[in-house]
Amino acid sequence: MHNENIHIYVFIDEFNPGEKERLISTVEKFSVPLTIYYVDASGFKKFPIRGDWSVAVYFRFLAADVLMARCSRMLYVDADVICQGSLDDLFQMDLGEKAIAAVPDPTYLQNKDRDEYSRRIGHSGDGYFNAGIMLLDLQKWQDMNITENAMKMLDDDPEKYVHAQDQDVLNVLFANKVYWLPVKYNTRNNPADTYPADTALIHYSGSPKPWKEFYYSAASCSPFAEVKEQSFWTDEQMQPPVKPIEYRFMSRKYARLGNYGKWLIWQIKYIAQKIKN
Ligand SMILES: [Mn+2]
Repeated sequence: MHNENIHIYVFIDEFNPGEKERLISTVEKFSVPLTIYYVDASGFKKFPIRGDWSVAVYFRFLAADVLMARCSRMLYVDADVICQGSLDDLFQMDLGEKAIAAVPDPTYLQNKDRDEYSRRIGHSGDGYFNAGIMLLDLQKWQDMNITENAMKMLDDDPEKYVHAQDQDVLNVLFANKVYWLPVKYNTRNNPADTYPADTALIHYSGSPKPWKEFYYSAASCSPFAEVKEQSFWTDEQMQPPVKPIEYRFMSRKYARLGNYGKWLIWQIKYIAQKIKN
């Protein structure tokens, strides 16, 4: 919607029925070229996965490897990111001697066991970045042999990188090679709904996601809703709660909205679900 001079590459193992057609219709509407790469995910199955994440967290390694033959830099973007403005400044940014540009990760920096964990994984850099959005110098990626080194680290000791696997490994490998970006290039959705006016990329990291019915914040959902409205997913319903924790999110959402009748109903449903399980 906001960037004309880009080429979108999607790395995916499989589409749900009809999703590919919706994607193609959407990029055609905005005249943006699209290339789809189908990934055989079986090779990644042996690597560790946190919680209900998927092996797709490792596709970013593959993306860099595949695209280095086609371009000199690539902006990796998670699938849970909304773009709100031009990325021209980012694409043209001079990274100097650095190999990657990214935004510090607030959850890692707040972790009280951070120093000990950093020591354990061998991370000694001048910060820890969020790997959901990364501007990559693909020549340096190749020179530093990142894909192979990352795979080897994960293969050698799958239990070691418990905080965020792929992200931990990239932080170890890129230590002191990171150009630190302003937060507007990876602004996390947050309960306080505080967004800098110039926010370019909103990252719906963590849980819940704005496509869930129980998403707690109407305000931080609106950028997502606006993009959805422009896409070919407008008829897609919000996903209803299924797990007990999600029932709890529903009650929390209604407490925030001041609807205590619905809050009570979802509290009762939550407790009933918990007892049942
Ligand atoms: Mn993400």
